[in-house]
Amino acid sequence: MKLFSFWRSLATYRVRIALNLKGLTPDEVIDVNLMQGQQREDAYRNVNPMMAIPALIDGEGPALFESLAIVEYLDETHPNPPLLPKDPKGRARVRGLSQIVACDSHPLIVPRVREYLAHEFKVDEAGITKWAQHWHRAALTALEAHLQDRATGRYCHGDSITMADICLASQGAGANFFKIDLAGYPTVKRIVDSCMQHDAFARAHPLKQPGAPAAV
Ligand SMILES: N[C@@H](CCC(=O)N[C@@H](CS)C(=O)NCC(=O)O)C(=O)O
Repeated sequence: MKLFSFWRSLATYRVRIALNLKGLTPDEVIDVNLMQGQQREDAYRNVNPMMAIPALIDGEGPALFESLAIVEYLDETHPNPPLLPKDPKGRARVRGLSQIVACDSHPLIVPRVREYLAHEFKVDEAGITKWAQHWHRAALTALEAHLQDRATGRYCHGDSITMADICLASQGAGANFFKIDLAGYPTVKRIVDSCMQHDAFARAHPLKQPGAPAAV
């Protein structure tokens, strides 16, 4: 298995957690330095034309792309421990919570969007931080409301870890990058804290990856 990764990438964090939960270690981790724009170089564009990480090549390939698709692939190929509930309504809830993070919030704050705001619309650094914090808070507010449901337990859906917890942990790490205090979202914070006690989440954290600074 080859994982295309970068320490700061929240989407790759999701895949690293899933790999750890499944007891899988990639044979090779290929660094795609997002701060140097390596995601746009031909070498990586040929792997993922969207020019975004993660991508995962399992065996002969093809390259898999999009973190949620990769997490579900890992869950299907390595069913234990399961990352989705057995019942259709539970699966829909877990996928819905996951998509609030991975589809509604995270895409708005990725480098290509921040860079476009800066270069095309001349938004300064303070403006970009305000933008990122706005979309983070919108997702955190929605997640906090959803997590009041009685289906929530120690984790987002009951007492077992699911894909929603993987996504919530990435939202928590992103909140830290963009200086948002999770105290205002107590259920989110409680679950992120529970996740971070788990070795699979802690080891996968962006700040634990090669090349990461001690803090952001
Ligand atoms: N929806 C994608 C998002 C992938 C994505 O945007 N990844 C970021 C890093 S977390 C990236 O590579 N960005 C490159 C860029 O924005 O130029 C997923 O969940 O995999």
